[in-house]
Amino acid sequence: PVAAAPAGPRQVIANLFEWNWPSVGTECTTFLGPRGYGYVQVSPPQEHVRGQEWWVAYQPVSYRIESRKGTRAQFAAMVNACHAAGVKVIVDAVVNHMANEDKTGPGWAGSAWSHYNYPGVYQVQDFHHCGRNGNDDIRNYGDRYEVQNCELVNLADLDTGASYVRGRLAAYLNDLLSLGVDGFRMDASKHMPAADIANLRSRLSRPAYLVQEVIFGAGEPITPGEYTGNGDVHEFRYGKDLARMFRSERLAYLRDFGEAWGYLPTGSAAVFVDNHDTQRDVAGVLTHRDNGIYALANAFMLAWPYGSPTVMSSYEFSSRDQGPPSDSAGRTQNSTCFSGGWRCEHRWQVIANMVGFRNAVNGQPVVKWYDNGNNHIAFGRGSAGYLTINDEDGAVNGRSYDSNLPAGRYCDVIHGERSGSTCTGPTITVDAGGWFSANIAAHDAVALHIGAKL
Ligand code: LM2
Ligand code: CA
Repeated sequence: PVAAAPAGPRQVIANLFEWNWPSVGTECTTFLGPRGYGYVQVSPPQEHVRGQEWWVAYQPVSYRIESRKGTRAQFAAMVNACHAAGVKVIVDAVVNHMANEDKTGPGWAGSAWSHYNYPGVYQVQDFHHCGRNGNDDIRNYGDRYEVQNCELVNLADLDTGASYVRGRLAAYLNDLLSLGVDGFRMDASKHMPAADIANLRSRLSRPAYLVQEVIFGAGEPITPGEYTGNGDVHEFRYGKDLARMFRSERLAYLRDFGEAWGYLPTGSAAVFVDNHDTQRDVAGVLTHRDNGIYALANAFMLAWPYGSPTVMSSYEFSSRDQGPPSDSAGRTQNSTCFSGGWRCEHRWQVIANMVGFRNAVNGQPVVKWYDNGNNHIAFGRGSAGYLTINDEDGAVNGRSYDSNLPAGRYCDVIHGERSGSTCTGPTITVDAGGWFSANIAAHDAVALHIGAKL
């Protein structure tokens, strides 16, 4: 099968990190579909170890679709609800490893497990035993063999070169496909040879979108580019560099952001401002905690035609390992946006409206780039959309912008919602030559597109 890459006008992914299945389904129906998101990415659905930390999901103990996020029936209902709303479903697939090999079960749904032993699934011979560093753990990312055959933080590393393991993993992925899933985020892809992922892909019962998690590391022998033959690959440099431009360099430098920065080819790149790991572990990355500047960074990402964007949706945490709000039985609570810690960045006005912008400008080139040499930038997308960001510390007043848009009245979607021929925010008039004038406050923006023409 071939990968069905995100294509067509609705390509934005919302990553509803750690949301339970009923909440994901409701969000597809009431928000993601209506607002133009094309995909929802969900956290790992398989049975996992017990515990309150978010990362228990990354320690599989069986492939039963039974987790603190919900049952198999709830998962299936979620997929159906999302499809009915026109939203495809991407599952975070943990296939490089099983649970920490030192611990023992039972797992969340009661499955027994112990040291390299997952009854009915895997036995000791199905795992790599790399023979390095005394405890088989990965230490040296400069060594390809070690990164792919030793253990990532002591997680029992599957022998993904063995046909039994490949068959078992494919059975899990095909089970998810049978429930209607559309694609997979391949967790820890760097820790599996690209050929092993290619083999898994060849065993899929039908085409699926693949996005591989391969974190770029300067000087490392395993590169993101090795994986593009299998599908998309996360471009981790994107979010780090974008944060640096906003925090300490200049937005003007973004005029050639993308391949010219040494990144993956745009058609293979999956990008984000932050993800669940970088918002915890990478200093300087912009996150929901940065509020308005985070919204502006997402606005830039959604307007800029490099890669395939994912919008992160987070819960607040005061310590790195803290799990999502859960009930006394450990089940993840429903996501109640803007209360109980659920930040719901995907619903923020700026971000949600820029999803509509991206859909409206799909396929159009960047035109009419402007920058002031510092932190005020502007650009159009063909004659379908125009974004200007003023990230200076002072307002820019009375300036005119060459938008390339058809003449008319537009809703500024950074500050308002269009409803029919009215806008809840400022209305901007573009003249017959494509120009408009506006006052833009410090750390603010204006965005116009043909889908929000009044
Ligand atoms: C990933 N991509 O390659 C995920 O994006 C990342 O979130 C996962 O790490 C990792 N790979 C493994 O799937 C997370 C989390 C770790 C956590 C692991 C396993 O970032 O902190 O490790 O999941 O749950 C935890 C402990 C660690 C311990 C390990 C095994 O933090 O100290 O290692 O469990 O018990 C002894
Ligand atoms: Ca491995």
